Amino acid sequence: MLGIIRYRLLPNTLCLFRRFTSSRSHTQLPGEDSNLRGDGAIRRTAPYGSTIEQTYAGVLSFLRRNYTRNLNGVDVAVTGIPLDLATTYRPGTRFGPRGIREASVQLSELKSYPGGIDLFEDLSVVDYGDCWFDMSQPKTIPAAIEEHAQKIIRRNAFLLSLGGDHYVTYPLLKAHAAVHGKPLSLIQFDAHCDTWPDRHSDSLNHGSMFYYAINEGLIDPETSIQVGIRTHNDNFMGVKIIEADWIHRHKTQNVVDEIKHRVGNNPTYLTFDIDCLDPAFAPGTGTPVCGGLSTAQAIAILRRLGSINYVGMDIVEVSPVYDHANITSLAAATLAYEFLLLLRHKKVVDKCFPFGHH
Ligand SMILES: [Mn+2]
Repeated sequence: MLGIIRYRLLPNTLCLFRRFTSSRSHTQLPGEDSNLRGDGAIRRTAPYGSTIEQTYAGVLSFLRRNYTRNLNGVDVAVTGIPLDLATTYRPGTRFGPRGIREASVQLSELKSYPGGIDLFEDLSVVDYGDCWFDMSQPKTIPAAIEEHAQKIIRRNAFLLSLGGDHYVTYPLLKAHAAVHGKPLSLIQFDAHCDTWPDRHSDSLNHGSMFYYAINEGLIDPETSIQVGIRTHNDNFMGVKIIEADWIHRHKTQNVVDEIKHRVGNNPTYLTFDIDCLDPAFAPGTGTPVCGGLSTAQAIAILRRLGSINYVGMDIVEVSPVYDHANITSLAAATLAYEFLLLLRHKKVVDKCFPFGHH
């Protein structure tokens, strides 16, 4: 009994003492509240806040967010689209969502750098889990992805999708256009334009999604831009191209200005193909092309694109089977994290979160 009293009183007494001695020292240190220790993905009761995790252990979710399909009060739902049936060269992007989740745990450990922002104090983010589709019935996959995405978007959650090969962006664009109207503007970070002509609109082809998306009016080429391109196409279909080489010869701000000027205030979908990065920074991808952006360049550009009127975002083409030391998965997780910081800024500072219940 005495022991219990002592244990209960002592921390309070100490706390009081500390309050008088220093204004900061009574702040709870990480891990002191046992309710917040470990497996936040399944133990945390709200989509806000963070838990203290052993970075190397525990239940995986993207950034340790609640693994749930409950979207009440949720700002952002993250979902995986584990597809690699549309790749033309190296497969393995079916493991992309899992790889990005694993790499993301490091980023949930500390407040943001720079800025020291606790992202999840203000932005409610959940991991919705992966899109389910029947791999043995390829023709049913596009509709399954579109339906999965629509279900989330119609609940007014901002959808951040983790690919999967780049084909997934086509049904994702359809889902976003169905809710937000068409055409959308597209910002595409990529080594490839993916507007190569194709004869069959139901092809599972990760090089022709935007050929179809433009022809079907899902995206407006006149207000769309592709960044980091370094492969040839006879016809870019009117989309503005910023080649990787141009980026290397100009300043970050020049790239940012070009992108912002092109898309203006139009509803914009951001798709980030990790092969926009040079193979040195993203070896784990299906169709690597030399001469690309560094991870640092991509982060610097993305951080300055906060003012854009986003309706959705994806990050695709991470193939952990070709990765080394999680370089590529970590780059993808970091870029997604940086994008969430932009959304948090919209909500808290600009008070103009894209849509929803706020
Ligand atoms: Mn690409």
